[in-house]
Amino acid sequence: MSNRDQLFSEAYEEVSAFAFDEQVASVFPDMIKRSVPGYDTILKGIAMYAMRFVRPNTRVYDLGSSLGAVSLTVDQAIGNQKVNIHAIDNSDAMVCHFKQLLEKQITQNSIHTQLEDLRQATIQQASMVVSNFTLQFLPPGSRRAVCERIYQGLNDQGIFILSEKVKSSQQMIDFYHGYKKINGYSDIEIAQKRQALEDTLKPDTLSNWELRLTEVGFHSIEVWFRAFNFVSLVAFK
Ligand code: GEK
Repeated sequence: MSNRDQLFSEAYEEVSAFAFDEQVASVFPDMIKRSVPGYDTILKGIAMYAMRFVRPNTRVYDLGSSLGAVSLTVDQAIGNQKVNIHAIDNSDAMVCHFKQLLEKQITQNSIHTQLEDLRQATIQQASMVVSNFTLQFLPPGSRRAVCERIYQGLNDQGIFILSEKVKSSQQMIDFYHGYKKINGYSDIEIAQKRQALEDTLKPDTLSNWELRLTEVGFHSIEVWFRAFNFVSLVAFK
C-alpha cells in the first residue's frame, strides 16, 4: 500500500515550486492515481499497444519513469521477448524508489534504470517510446528537439505514446478540479498544488502537440484517450 498524498493539505504562507523529491516519491502512486483521470486505463492501453507493436530484441524507452509503472506494465504485457526497457528519470528520489521496487520483482525482460535528463538520453533501436505525463515538465522550447530525437531513435513502424495534460478551456479545468475533489483532495490542496505547478508544468495545446509530431515526421497521430484536460496520443513512424 502506498502512503497517502497529503503534501498540500496544510495551508502555507508561501507555496514552493513543485519538485520530484523524496516527499513526492514516497506518496507518488497515490498522488498520480488520484490526480490523473484515467491513469489505470492509460496503463492498460499502453500494455495493449506494447503487445501489438513491441518487437523482440529491441528497446523500449519509458521517459520520466517515476516508479516504473510504464516499464513494469510493458514488461508484463509482452512476456519474455529479450527486450531492453530503459526507464529514464532525472529525479534521484524516483530512481532510488524504483530500484528498490525492482529488487522485489521478477521481470521477464531487462529493465535498466537511468538517472538522466531525458533531453540528453540516447534513444536508439526502439520499437516503442512512452512519455506518460513527462514532456509537460520540459521547457516548451525544448519539446520539439526531444520529439525529433524520439522519432530518430524509433525503428520503422515503431510507435510513440505521448500522454499530456493539455491547455484547455476554464470549464474543462473546473471539471478536472471537481474530479480531484471527488478523489478526496480539499479545495486548499487543489489550490496550493496548482500554484506549486504553475512554473513547473507548462501545458501545450493538443493541436500544438499534433503539429510538432507531424513536423518531426510521424505519419499518423491519433488521440486514443481523453478525460478532461488529460490526453494520450499514439504516433506511428
Ligand atoms: C508514470 N511516467 O507513472 N528528464 C527525465 N525525467 C524527467 C524530466 C527530465 N527532463 N523532467 C521531469 N522528469 C510516470 C509518471 S511523472 C508525471 C511521470 C507527474 C520526471 C520527473 O522526475 C517525474 O518522475 C516524471 O518525469 C513525471 O506513468 O507527476 O504528473
